[in-house]
Amino acid sequence: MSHPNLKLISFTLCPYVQRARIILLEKKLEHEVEFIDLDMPPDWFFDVSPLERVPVLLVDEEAVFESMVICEFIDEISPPSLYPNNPLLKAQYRAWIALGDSVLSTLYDLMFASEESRFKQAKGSIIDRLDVIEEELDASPFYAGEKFGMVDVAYAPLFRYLIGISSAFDINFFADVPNVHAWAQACLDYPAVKDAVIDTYQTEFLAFLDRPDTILSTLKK
Ligand SMILES: N[C@@H](CCC(=O)N[C@@H](CS)C(=O)NCC(=O)O)C(=O)O
Repeated sequence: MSHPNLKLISFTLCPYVQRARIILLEKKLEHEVEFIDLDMPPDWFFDVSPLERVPVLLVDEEAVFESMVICEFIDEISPPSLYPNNPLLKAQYRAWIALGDSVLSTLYDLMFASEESRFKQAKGSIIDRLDVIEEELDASPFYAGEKFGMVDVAYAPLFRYLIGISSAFDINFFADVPNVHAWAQACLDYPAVKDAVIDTYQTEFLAFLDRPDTILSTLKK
């Protein structure tokens, strides 16, 4: 089957970009990746990204933005789908992805909080949500069992952030959620997830978090 020309507009550390890259790799679709500097984006970026965010997927020069919209588009043009056919199950996948989105945005609060109260609130909220996920998770190694699917695509970059932070700072998100931890590890060991970031990712991620004014930086190991 012939596919359109695909170019992913990226930023090295962006977890949302990673989702798009993971599914492109998983579906083995030929594509190009262009990294931009989000602090100084090129002028053309504003023409293709109305929300001024990455990822953007250029499809034969037409722009698609928002990570899950991009993932669903890629999924549709390259069957078989990473979603189940059953409408209820598919809706449940999407609901879980929304839950993962909420953890990801709270994680940004935690990473950049300069007040103890804000940091604690974010940490508490993340731990509470991971507890909910632990209770609901009923398959392994991936969300739906043996097959890597769309929920795994969406959560893998979140897991990379959580594990990356746990390894460098005195904060363990996984102490009471062994099943979520095993799921996270399985995702990070999966080839399309491994290959979705640049070789120097962890070093760059830690440099990105190295901010003297944050509570997180006081927890550096
Ligand atoms: N909801 C969006 C979120 C994308 C997003 O927040 N991207 C960040 C980078 S990780 C961004 O481009 N931020 C713009 C900036 O930092 O100027 C999606 O799922 O694609």
